[in-house]
Amino acid sequence: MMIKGKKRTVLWMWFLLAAPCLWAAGSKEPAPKQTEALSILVYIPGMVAGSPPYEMLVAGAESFAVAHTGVKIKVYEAGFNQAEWEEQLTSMVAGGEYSLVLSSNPSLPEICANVGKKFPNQKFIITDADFSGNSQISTYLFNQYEQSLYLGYLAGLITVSTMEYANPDKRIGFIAAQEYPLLNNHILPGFREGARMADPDISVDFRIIGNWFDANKAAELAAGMLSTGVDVFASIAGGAAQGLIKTAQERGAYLVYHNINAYKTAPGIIVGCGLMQQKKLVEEILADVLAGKIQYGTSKTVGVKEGYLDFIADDPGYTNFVPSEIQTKFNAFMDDIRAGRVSYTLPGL
Ligand code: RBF
Repeated sequence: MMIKGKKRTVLWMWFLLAAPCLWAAGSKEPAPKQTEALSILVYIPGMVAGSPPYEMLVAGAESFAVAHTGVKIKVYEAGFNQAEWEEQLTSMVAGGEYSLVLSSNPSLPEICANVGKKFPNQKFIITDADFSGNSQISTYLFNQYEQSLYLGYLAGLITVSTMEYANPDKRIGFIAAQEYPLLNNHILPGFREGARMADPDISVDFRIIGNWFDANKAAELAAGMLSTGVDVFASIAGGAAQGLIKTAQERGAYLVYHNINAYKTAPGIIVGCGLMQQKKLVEEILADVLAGKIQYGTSKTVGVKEGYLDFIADDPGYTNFVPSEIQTKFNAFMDDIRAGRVSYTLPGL
């Protein structure tokens, strides 16, 4: 029997709509077994773009996953509402699909400790943090006092120099996104101490943005600080640092930059960059995870001597724009830092 006209069209439509469902139902298989050697949740407390520690964390995890079969990663950006982080992490690990949560942030261990109470088999590794005594958590702390010390020293040499944008005021600036123990106890004091090693009369103007994304607020703060005689800045501000860079470019001021090679962002303005080897650290940590060599419950501090922090002295952004007598002084200081000849007391957190 032939089916014609409208009726045939309706039948065809029914077939087209229903077929995929019938096929899917027929081919339904049990959910794939978790066969990966390692399934990692890379938990980003913020956004990746514009935040060097997070960019390097993701880069390290991705390169490790590419180089090792059986390693799967999922990157989750938790956004800037810190009040939501614990709940978000809880729901991410509730399914038990991740053998490891990997993150980087000094405030994360406490959140992980709370989440871990509900999921006693869940393991957490957090860099840029210091937390010990919890058998589910392992942390690695970058010695940011040290990086701030040498960046502060360079900022100090520049503010008392005759460089184009340097003024006679012995005043440098530090803009932070928010206050937290690592910032208040290591980063800012290290910066101040380093500047004073260049000249004891240097003062540091410290301002807070209030979040990690408001570039306009950072620009406003920078403009105010410039008016009070600040001529060299440092910042720990994630994406908001773009506002400071813009103001420094427009008005003429220098920046020293933590953690990454940012010279190309503003040549002649960003004149000194530290380097945090977060990517390398993450790759090594993950190799230890695969080898079963992680010691949970412990915290390890890594700095220049261990090869996880340094200064980028071979970039034209430094060699072409910083006068040679400052380079000579600063490079000698870095050699002393590397050799452990600069004595300082690492404050508690
Ligand atoms: N650093 C960033 O680069 N971007 C961020 O969004 C960011 N958010 C943070 C949120 C909190 C609550 C804390 C304590 C730190 C945050 N950091 C962020 C700082 C980062 O972990 C690190 O300490 C600094 O970048 C210095 O290396």
